[in-house]
Amino acid sequence: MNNQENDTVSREKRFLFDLQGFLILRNVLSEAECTEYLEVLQRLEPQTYEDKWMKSAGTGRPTRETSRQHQIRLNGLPRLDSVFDQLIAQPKILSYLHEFVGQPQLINTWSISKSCGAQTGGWHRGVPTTDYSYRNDVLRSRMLNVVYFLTNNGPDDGCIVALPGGHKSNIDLEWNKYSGLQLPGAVPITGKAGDVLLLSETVLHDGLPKTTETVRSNLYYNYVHAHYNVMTREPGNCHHFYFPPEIRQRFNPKQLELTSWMELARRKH
Ligand SMILES: O=C(O)CCC(=O)C(=O)O
Repeated sequence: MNNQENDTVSREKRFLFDLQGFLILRNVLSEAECTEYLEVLQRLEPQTYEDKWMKSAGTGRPTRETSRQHQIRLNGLPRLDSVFDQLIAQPKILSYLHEFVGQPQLINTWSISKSCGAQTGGWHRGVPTTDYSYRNDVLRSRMLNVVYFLTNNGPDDGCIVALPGGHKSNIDLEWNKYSGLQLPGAVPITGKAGDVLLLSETVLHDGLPKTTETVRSNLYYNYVHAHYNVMTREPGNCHHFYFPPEIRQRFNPKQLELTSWMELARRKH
């Protein structure tokens, strides 16, 4: 990491990220960029995907997931369209990736579009609280989700709900006894189209029910520290994590750097 990348994250932002376990950045994407991604999603979401790889893997999440009512999730975005390459090393996000993860590597990408009637999914965290640390003035979240809001995420739009400070919580409850805002301390993470949520995956989170008529679409780019073993996390889903050389050949140097673990993966996915 060079000093410039480090310097761009203010002390106030570091304070807030450390306090809450997440940070919201406003107006990262322009209206035109949001429209461009939304148009691609609208083309991709109704399609069917063969997912031949699932037959050999014997398990895994399909490219298009519709198991939750009124919700479409697409996995492995750059495999689906090259428009998604540009968010791998989004210039306004880079300094945060280095500041909060250390040596960031992209592990997973997906989209979620929700329509009226979508319900909560269940409280969860991607990694345990021990994967967040603050030592010698260095913050480290071993997994960081960068969530791009392509449409408004109002409180009734099925926005994300999170437990501020949940990355440092010591006492577990039976999380799934609580739906959404019933969990003590939970807050809705609201924002406008173009805003970005940087969420430590050590923070408990979920999505709220959607009661409004418009579709809510977000993109999720999830990063881990380079020491994290990407391939053992969910062996059945390496297909979505890993991009083959014919995809990576489109990438610029920074996108290549943030996906360099893929050069070391021995299996074809
Ligand atoms: O956007 C949402 O509704 C929740 C997403 C979420 O929790 C996840 O993808 O892990």
